[in-house]
Amino acid sequence: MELKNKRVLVVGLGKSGLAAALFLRDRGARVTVSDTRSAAALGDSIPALLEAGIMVEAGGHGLLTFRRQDLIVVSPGVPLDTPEVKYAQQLGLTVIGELELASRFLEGEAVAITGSNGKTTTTTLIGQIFSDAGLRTQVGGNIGLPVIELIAESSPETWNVLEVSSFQLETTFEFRPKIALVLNITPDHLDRHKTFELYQAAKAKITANQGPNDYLILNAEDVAAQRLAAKTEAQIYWFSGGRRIKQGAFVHGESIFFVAQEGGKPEPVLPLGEITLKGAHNVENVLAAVCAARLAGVSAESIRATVATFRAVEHRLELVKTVAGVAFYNDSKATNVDATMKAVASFPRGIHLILGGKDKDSDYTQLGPLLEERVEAVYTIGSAAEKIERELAGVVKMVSAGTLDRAVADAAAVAKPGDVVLLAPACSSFDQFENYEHRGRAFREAVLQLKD
Ligand code: UMA
Repeated sequence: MELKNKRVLVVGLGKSGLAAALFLRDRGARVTVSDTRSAAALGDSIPALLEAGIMVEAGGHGLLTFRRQDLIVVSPGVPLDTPEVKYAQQLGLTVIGELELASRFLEGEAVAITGSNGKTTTTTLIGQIFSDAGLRTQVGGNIGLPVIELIAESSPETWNVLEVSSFQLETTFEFRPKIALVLNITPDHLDRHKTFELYQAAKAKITANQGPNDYLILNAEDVAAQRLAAKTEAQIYWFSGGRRIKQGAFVHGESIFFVAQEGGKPEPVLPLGEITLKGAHNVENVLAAVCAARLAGVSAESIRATVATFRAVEHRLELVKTVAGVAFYNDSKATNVDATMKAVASFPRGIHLILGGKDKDSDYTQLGPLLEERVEAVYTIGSAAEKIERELAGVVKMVSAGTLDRAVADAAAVAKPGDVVLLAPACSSFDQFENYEHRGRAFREAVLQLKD
């Protein structure tokens, strides 16, 4: 891809946009960035951009800015139905995302991990297994480090382990990971993708360019992930926590096994008892990581050693502290209904559940049966509180807490020793917090202030 003297517009000046703009400028492009936030809100980044010779449009997207461009690079958070982006597409301009741009320049092989839930844990685990095994490894993507920032250090020997979201995949065209993983596909981000079908179509792009020498790792127990088997040219490896698999990884008895090819002998990889992460969903994440690692040539012994020392990633069902016999778990990353169900399913009973935040057109009634079985009370917070209370009325005791601090205090006041206070809110955080990390940190601080 030739960038020298090309006019390129970067839409959105968050982490991805900033990295993309600086990279494009370094490669000799004539770069403009456009953001809906005001110049004051964009703050510190503007002087650095102007210094680098990058033009900045702040406080809204101007139609004219989108006209005379050779290339438009959109940030993941910018919907493709944004009027100015649609206008550019109608003019026939090329519109790609940051992941697509990065993948054209990234050296080495890519392992791409997508799914509605479990992406970050699995990405981190695969990165750790690869690097412990001595492979040259970099980790990035939706996990927080734009893929563009991995380019500089990449070489033909590098394994680039990438967490990829539906937002990022939607704007890919040539992206071809050597190893692609689809952990699960359950409804999420319907406010952005509009229908579950369109969300699945975005996820399916992870394998769109894979060929017979590439690998697609799929969850055998997930209906939407299974459908991708008919849409790929890659070699398929399955994983299952419930049944024997002909090619891939599975649980048998109390251990994880891997079968390298159909008809082959199952190879023992690790005992389930050595997995320190909580919940059945994390066994699935380990199974997926086992497939990826064996396909990259990492030995079973090496995988076992890393899994045994791997701890929960921050904000993913992370034990913050036990206060007066009550365990406080931070699962701020449970930003959809399915993730909340997985978190609740990780504890047998006595759960005080904090739900709410910004709604994403989710259906909370799905939580009903599980909540009835295991949850003592729900504490609602944020703008989705009223909808959650309406949809779960009569199922469990409901406390309108409003804020996270209040929810933690209310739950701590009534929880008995042996109970669990769980932040697994089923919503995004943007109504009250900067992002889910900010929300998780606020939960941690509120818990640490409780008297033992
Ligand atoms: N903006 C516009 N116009 C719009 C929409 C947004 O100008 O129409 C501007 C905003 O004003 C803001 C900027 O775009 O200044 C934000 O861009 P962004 O939302 O793409 O955020 P980044 O900081 O670039 O972060 C993105 C990912 N964000 C999203 O997908 C929403 C991060 O994933 C990712 O870590 C980062 O790139 C690095 O790759 C976060 C996320 O919430 C964690 N992901 C979703 C999830 O996991 O559920 C998909």
